[in-house]
Amino acid sequence: MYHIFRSGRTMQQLANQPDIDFKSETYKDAYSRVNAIVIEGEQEAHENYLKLAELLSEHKDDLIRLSKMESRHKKGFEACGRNLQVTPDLEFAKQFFAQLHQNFQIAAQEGKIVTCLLIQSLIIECFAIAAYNIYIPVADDFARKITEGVVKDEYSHLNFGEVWLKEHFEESKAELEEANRQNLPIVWQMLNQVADDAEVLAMEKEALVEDFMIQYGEALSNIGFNTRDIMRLSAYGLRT
Ligand code: Y39
Ligand code: FE
Ligand code: FE
Ligand code: FE
Repeated sequence: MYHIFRSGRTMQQLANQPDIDFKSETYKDAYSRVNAIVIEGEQEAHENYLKLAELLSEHKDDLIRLSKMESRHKKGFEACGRNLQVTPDLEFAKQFFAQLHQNFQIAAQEGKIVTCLLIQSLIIECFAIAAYNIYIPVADDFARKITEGVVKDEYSHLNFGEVWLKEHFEESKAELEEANRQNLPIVWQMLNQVADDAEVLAMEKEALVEDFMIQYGEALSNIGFNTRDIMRLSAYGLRT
């Protein structure tokens, strides 16, 4: 099994937590974008799983179930924003996801199931798991409870993609490589775009990158890639 060991960041985040002023204008301003990203992400994930349910009719019921979970996540995060009296900047969030969203839709139109699964069930789910893992220790009490429930679901969404891609590994390999090449650099750009706002929420960019690489590397390993391929694929387009 492929593993990268974690640093001691969680303890440090816990130690810093008493300093966070969830009511400050600075915090609420950053939260209006990060919260919107999560709300928009959950909405798009809902739509993406409905699309996948059409494309993968033998897993239709499972995929519709996942899409319903995404709608519940969206409602949960809307409540987190309301709880802090923050209005999410949804226009910003739409822009934030525009490229990945477009790539998913083009792939879906072309019937490229492997690419759709890589974008939603691997890349976006790993991004979500990393972000939620890093957020939980520094969240307000209300948002922490919501996010703890959500992140458990996200692991099951990632698992759906892993299992399907593992079962179709040999015939999917080339398309996975190409889809990774096209989409992973977009994720690093997205991370850079949100890094300053995340920092205000006490979420370190380094920690986000590290956790994403752990999740994504493990996913590629579970699907059947070897360590050499994982190193090459998971760092593709990463410049810090
Ligand atoms: O599958 C899902 O539920 C994923 C759509 C949700 C996206 C979460 C995107 C998180 C990025 C947040 C970055 C904050 C630092
Ligand atoms: Fe392991
Ligand atoms: Fe979700
Ligand atoms: Fe999800």
